[in-house]
Amino acid sequence: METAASQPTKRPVISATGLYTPAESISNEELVEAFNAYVARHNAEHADAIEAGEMEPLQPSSVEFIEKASGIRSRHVINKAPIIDPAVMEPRHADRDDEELSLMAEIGVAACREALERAGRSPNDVDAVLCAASNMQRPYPAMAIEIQQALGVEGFGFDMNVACSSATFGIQTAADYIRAGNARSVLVVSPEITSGHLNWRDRDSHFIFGDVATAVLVEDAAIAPPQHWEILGTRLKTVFSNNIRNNFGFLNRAAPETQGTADKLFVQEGRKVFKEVVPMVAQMIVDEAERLAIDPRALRRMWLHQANAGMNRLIAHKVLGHEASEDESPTVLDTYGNTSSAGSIIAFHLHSENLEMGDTGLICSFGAGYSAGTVFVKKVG
Ligand code: CO8
Repeated sequence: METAASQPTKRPVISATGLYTPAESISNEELVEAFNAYVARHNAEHADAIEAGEMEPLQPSSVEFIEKASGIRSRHVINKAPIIDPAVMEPRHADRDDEELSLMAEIGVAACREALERAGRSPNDVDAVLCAASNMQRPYPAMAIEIQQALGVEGFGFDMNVACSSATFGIQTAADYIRAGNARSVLVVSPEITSGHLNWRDRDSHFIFGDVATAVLVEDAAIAPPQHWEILGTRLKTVFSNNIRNNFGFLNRAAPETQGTADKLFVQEGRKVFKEVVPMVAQMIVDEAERLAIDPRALRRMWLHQANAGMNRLIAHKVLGHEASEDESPTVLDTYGNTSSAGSIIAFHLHSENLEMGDTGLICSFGAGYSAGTVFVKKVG
């Protein structure tokens, strides 16, 4: 008789990842031109009130500021034209019939298909789909279940939201299912349509985000493709903070006279976030490395959350003990912008092929909540 002790240990690994990148992108120059046209228009419309001192004029944005403050040069979006139309400045998507695949599911499915293809896996092999992202397109039915159905996956799916840390929280959840024997193959999909909850009229943040979708296939090592990434350990942390917040929701819809109120979109105290999150995350990485008996200074690569180039430089320096090279801590923020939970997964997807077998690296996310997640991995094959 097989006892619990004699059962083979289930070891979760990352079998493959997938990425969907929208075809359209907006450069800083295009973004600032549209923003400044909106500012000029707004100030002209309110010239009398501004002249009378009843209203402050809006200030223009600048390409130089954006690049220097954030490291972002461009961002992909699903629907560019209305965002850079100074009279609209928000994404507009045609309504879809309930029988059609919804937009968020569509881009999630594209990322999942690539992950499955790269793993040589069929949807029949997958047991669960976790849709882990900052905002869901609707409360229910869960986006994950729609993605599951579109892919043709049996089993179960559900949504989870831990803002920018959603993907790493999803990876740990999937890994735990595998360890517990509740699933052998789990897709963690992060479709991030950030353009829908960014205030494109807000000078302080209009440049930050971009749209994308990623997928991570987490599996039991026993069924994984020969080359994969062993998950050495995961660690999650949350500490409540109002410094990054979005009040959109069914209980606090804006009253008609305040429709479009800015706090129903992304708002943040960017400086405070920077100062508070950097030490928290750096310490968390070092502590977790110690727990796993990994020398953080010997990490071959860090695939960090992509929110701000300066933030990543500081975190990587604190962990590695020296200024990180692009090879040690790759950037995708310059062309993708901040893609919330997808950022560290894009970096991993695009910059992990050239590592050697046995190399150890770290996928790390941090963001609203506050929330942070670490996934230490080793290339095996
Ligand atoms: N153009 C020109 N000047 C500007 C602009 C602009 N666009 N914006 C601000 N300025 C000016 C300000 O007026 C200010 O001027 P002064 O000094 O005269 O007052 C000066 O520039 C400096 O402004 P800031 O202090 O705001 O600028 P910072 O240097 O702090 O940079 C950043 C701002 C880039 C926002 C920076 O603080 C940062 O990146 N912080 C970290 C943010 C972060 O990591 N946030 C995490 C968000 S991700 C997350 O978890 C949310 C998930 C939900 C997804 C939502 C999708 C929409």
